[in-house]
Amino acid sequence: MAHNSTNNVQIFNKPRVELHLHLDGAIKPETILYFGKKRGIKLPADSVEGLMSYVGYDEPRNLTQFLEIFSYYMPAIAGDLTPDEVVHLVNQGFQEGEKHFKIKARSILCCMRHMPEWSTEIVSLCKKYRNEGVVGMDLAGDESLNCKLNSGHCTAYEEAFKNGIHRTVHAGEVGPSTVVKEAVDVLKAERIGHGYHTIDDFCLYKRLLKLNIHFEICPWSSYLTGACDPDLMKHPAIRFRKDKANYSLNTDDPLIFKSTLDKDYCVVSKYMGFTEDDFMEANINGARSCFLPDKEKEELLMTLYEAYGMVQSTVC
Ligand code: FR0
Ligand code: ZN
Repeated sequence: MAHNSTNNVQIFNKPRVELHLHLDGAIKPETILYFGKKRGIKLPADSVEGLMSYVGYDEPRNLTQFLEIFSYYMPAIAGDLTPDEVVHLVNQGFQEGEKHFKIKARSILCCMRHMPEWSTEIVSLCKKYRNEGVVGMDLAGDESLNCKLNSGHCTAYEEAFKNGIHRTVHAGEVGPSTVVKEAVDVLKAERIGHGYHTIDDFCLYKRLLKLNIHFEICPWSSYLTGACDPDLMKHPAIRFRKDKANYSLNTDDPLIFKSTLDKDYCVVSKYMGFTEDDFMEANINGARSCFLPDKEKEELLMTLYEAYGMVQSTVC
């Protein structure tokens, strides 16, 4: 039977690697309602459907409308969650997947571009919790705010680099290729969140291919944020695939984009001609570029090779 012939059949029914998933963009609406009630914080609606009509969307919007969404539900979950509550929140997000696969998750702490004074604290937390699941740092937000040398972000990324804290940066999503260049050359990012506009600078693109920089592509997100041409058949992912770039496929904010990882796989299959082989390649690249310790990364790669029928027969 051809896969994906029904809505509840996965298009790529094999273990998958996802590298770019915001905790605050992946909470279940039920969990938001639970915390709103528990902490006495007012939400725009008191049912899942009602809340989703404020928080989820499926046609492109602008940044102002996007940021408005966070103001609806962040107060209910932000600020002073206890560790137990965070665990509750994470588990809710993973329940669906756990029916099928064992999930291995690590955290990346994300700073916002307009908060350079936070970066120092972010990198300190990465160091403090490096043995408790925190593997790296990220930077997100308004790409027009660049990271001048000696800015808080710069100093923090340098500190991360010196201490073996992994580094990824949202860049070239809606912003230009110069933001990607800065992320790699100044912040020493190993991975780029999105990076679609890298291809506008051929020289930079070629250099990043050589450097094997990883691109965390979020196809459905890029459609809904207007990061790329609304014609998905012109998406940069097509170029990345053709050039065998190092990229993965991710959801970004499944709560807001009303998606699962399957939606992103469907989009690239339907509009960009991605095949089963392309999916395997993207997942292996994701596993190679993940921030797990080396031994666990090897184990993850072996799991994928096995599930994808790529295991070399061992000599007895
Ligand atoms: N431009 C957009 C957009 N995001 C951006 C236009 C339309 C829709 C979305 N630029 C990047 C960003 S992300 C961001 C601010 C600017 C932000 N993300 C947050 S809080 C603020 N958290 C997430 N979980 N994504
Ligand atoms: Zn993101």
